[in-house]
Amino acid sequence: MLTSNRLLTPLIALLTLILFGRVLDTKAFAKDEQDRPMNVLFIIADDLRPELGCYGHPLIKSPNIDRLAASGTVFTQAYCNVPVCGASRSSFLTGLRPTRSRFVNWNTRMDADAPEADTIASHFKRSGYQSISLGKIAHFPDDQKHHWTESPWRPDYPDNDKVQVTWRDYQSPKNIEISQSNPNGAGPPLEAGDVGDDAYRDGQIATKAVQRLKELAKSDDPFFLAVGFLKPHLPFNAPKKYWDLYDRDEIHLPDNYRRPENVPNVAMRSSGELRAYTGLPRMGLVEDQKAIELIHGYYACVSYVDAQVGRVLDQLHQSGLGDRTVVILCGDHGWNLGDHQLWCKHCNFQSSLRTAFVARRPGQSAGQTCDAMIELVDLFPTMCELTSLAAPAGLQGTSFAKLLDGDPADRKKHVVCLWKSGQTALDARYSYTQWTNRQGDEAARMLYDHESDPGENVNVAEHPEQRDVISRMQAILRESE
Ligand SMILES: [Ca+2]
Repeated sequence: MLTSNRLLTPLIALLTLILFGRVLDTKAFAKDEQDRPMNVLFIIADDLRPELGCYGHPLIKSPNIDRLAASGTVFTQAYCNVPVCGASRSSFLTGLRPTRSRFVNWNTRMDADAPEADTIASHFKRSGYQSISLGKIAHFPDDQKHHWTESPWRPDYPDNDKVQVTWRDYQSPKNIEISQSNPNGAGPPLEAGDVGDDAYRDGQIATKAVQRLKELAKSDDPFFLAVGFLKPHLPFNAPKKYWDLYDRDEIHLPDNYRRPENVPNVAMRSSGELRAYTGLPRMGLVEDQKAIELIHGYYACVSYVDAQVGRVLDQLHQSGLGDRTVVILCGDHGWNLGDHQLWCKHCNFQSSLRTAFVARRPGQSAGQTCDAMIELVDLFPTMCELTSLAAPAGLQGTSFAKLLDGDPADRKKHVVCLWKSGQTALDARYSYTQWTNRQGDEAARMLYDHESDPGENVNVAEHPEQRDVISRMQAILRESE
């Protein structure tokens, strides 16, 4: 007995030590997990309007983005700061607002307009993150490419010439021929390809993102993974199966398919981008059936992008990364889909300025809808707060991270947007735009009361009772300069 006790005591002690050690190890592991930096998956879809299932659209099928929304927050009042691709992306990537001379047009480059500025990419890279760009993030993939930890990837980059020639991505031999015979490279404005998802670029981008997520899951480094889809930007090319999700007889022209009352002519300049495609009038109205066909094409492209988003989100979770990855999905601006008889972006109506925006931080309350105003220039500081990184000095947006927790502390009273010589201030009720000439004199203005006129159909800027509202909105614009 004594002998066995002598043997058992050290054995029990040893077992206790091992078990206790394992508990300690487990606790240490759990603490490490808790302390691990938060990743960011940033998904952007080119020209994505805030019209999806999760925004209550009656026709658009977007089950995957809706799934993200159901576990996160849908922002109903998210605005770009400048409604065109290159300028908008340069603005939010640097966290700087557009001015009359900075971030002006589609072909804006950060390395030309703000060469010294940090970007979200460089800030996360410097903070120990793998900072990765797949698809269309900056308008030009070689713009500040050293800000990323690896050269930005696109299906046909780094062959830049090829990017310029082939980004329209037709699959039909006939459309390729038309496109190649046109000096500007544009063919028809839409195509229903009898092809699989990966025939078009967005499928290839999703495949690449899935592959990179598998690799990132094996790495100890945190990541900022930016995945940029090309659709629903023109031309509306998507696999036929996404067109088949819609019955064209159910698609109608928008309720405000008309010129707003009292609208200044300068407000109505848009649509040129669409008219560059074949089969469209150089001037005047697009014929009704063609307009409905275009809307059908836009919806098909939204559903195509949504399916690719689903592939990426599924992989995030299959890789076990969902619990430590913030997901943000948005467009770079809105798009006139016949609103005001306009097409494309390039104007100061909210149809062009407002964009889709859905975000999820691990652990947040699911299924939130937030009507607080946010701006894309806020993305940079918001991503910093969500990942507990200090934001660099000089950013011109503010973090709205607390809105994801339902905390109203980060609510803004107004946002400010700029398109060429037209400045727009929006608050919770009004949208006011004024255009000024080179001397700084006011040349035209429009004011919409969203409470009585959410479609922006009656310009009330010259109504005497709006004088105080206009003074207040003008003060917002002055302060923003
Ligand atoms: Ca765009």
